Amino acid sequence: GHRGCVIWFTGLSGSGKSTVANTLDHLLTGHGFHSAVLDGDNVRHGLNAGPGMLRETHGEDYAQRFGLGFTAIDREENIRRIGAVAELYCQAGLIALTAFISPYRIDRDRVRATMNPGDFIEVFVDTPLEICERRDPKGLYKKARAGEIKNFTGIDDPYEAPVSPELTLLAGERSPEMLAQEVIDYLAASRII
Ligand code: GGZ
Repeated sequence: GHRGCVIWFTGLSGSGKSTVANTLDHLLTGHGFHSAVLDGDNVRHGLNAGPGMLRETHGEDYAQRFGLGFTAIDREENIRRIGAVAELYCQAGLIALTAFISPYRIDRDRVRATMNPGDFIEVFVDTPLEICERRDPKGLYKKARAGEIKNFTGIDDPYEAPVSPELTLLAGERSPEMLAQEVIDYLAASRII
């Protein structure tokens, strides 16, 4: 068995957060544990849909009011809601894996503060900007450098690295499988699994 917890991955776009979270999810499932991934692909298209998506279905006023973009306050609200959902997953006994840039330390610390000590495991996916930018899987860094996207994390928007994360993954240097195994080892050592 295992107890519920939140494994909170934080790092730049292209750092490998989603890849490691999904690899870990598969490993945990293979061991018979119950885990679930929250990442941009499901949350920013669903629960926290952006103005662009809401405009189509709900109209302009609604999109302006409720669509979450990438300003500091929108990121804050994005993280607050994700934290609340992850906490519910944790209370339901799941190992919740969240993969969001979550660039502001205060926003991550607020989520941590709502949870029981030991249930919030902050994992810094520490991939240098240079490597993330070289990977550029969606071409977003290129667009940000060209000024076509504003407020892009690491380019013209801040990323505040964790000061004392439970775990730091050197994700520029190791395979997703090795990194996921590092998290498993941490969970076992902390008696979560
Ligand atoms: C950062 C952005 C931006 C800006 C769009 N800044 O590589 P991706 O595409 O798939 O991951 C990024 C994702 C970031 O969403 P999060 O919900 O993780 O961000 S936060 O935690 O800060 O709320 C990137 C894409 O959305 N994207 N515009 N301006 N990333």
